[in-house]
Amino acid sequence: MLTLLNPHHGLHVGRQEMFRGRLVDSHEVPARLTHVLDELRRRPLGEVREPGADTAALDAVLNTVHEPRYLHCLRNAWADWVALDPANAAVDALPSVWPLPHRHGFRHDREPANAAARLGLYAFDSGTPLTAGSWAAAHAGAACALAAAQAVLAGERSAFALTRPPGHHAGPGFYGGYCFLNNAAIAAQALRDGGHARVAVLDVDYHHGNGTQTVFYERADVLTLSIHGDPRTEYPFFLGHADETGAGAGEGFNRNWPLPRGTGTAAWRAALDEALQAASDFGASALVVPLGVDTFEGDPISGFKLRSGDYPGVGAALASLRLPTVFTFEGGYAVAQAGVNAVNVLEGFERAA
Ligand code: OKP
Ligand code: ZN
Repeated sequence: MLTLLNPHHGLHVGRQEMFRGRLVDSHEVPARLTHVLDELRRRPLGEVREPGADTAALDAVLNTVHEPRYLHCLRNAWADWVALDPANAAVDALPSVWPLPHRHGFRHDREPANAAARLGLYAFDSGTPLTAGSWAAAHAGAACALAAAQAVLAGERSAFALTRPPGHHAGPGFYGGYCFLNNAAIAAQALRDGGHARVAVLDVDYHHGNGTQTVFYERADVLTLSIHGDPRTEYPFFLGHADETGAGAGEGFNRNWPLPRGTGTAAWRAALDEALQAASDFGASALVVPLGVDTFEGDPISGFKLRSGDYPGVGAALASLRLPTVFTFEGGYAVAQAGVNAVNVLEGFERAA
């Protein structure tokens, strides 16, 4: 399996996130990625390469998945944050005022001139620190996702976008959940643009892939599937229920498997089998897997009970679809085990492929 590595991931180092009234150390740290890379060097699965610059194609796919005004805000957010007050350079940018949905009367069509307030128009939580290098890191990550899709379009059986920050919580016009640009959606869109008529996204991260769901919610050409902690108790709380089945032309093309905290391997694998069946019934010709390994029993912010030894079987099950497949690296906060767990999935996939 070809790995597309984000050489700039280390430019994004969030210091603190707001959690229940306190600023706490961010869980989404650069070592998550370096542990995966170290494990890939111990158990090589193929070439590890940095993506080349395909600026025109990247701009095109970014502008399809995300709204221009959102991309513009994100690109300039740090400079605008520091321009607001030079002292801001010493702290991460976090929002603190939000326009609740339209039913509460707030407007979403006017961008505040105040850079701190502007973040509230685009961020859905206060747990996603935006730093000096966030845009550069996320943008280089999107390039990895695009390059992974292009490699698969050129004939690779599979490719892994090894990048952070993660992406699956980022939507057309919003960031949150440590995510700024939706790498999985970018890969799926690039596969569509490259000629795959039907693309399935099967999100196995512990958290609901709300961003990806929202990007494709009204489309019938990309089937979005997510297995995750039940939003009644788990982040991101406001999306991810089983009755979200798509809308308009996309009706029937989204499915969720919310599972209770404490879910173990057998029940999780049963949900995976249903999701694989759905992808197969859909007639997908390509697959994208937002790969979070925060389903691990030792994950500090999650509640499932998968063990390291379960992950090769997860990879093998994904390979059973026999589809060209792009993996994007998402969650996994038991940092020391993230490498073993992620590479277990990928190796299990390769062995079964
Ligand atoms: C991102 B991904 C814990 C708060 C958790 C956000 C979790 C984002 C997960 N102190 N806040 O899906 O792995
Ligand atoms: Zn997650």
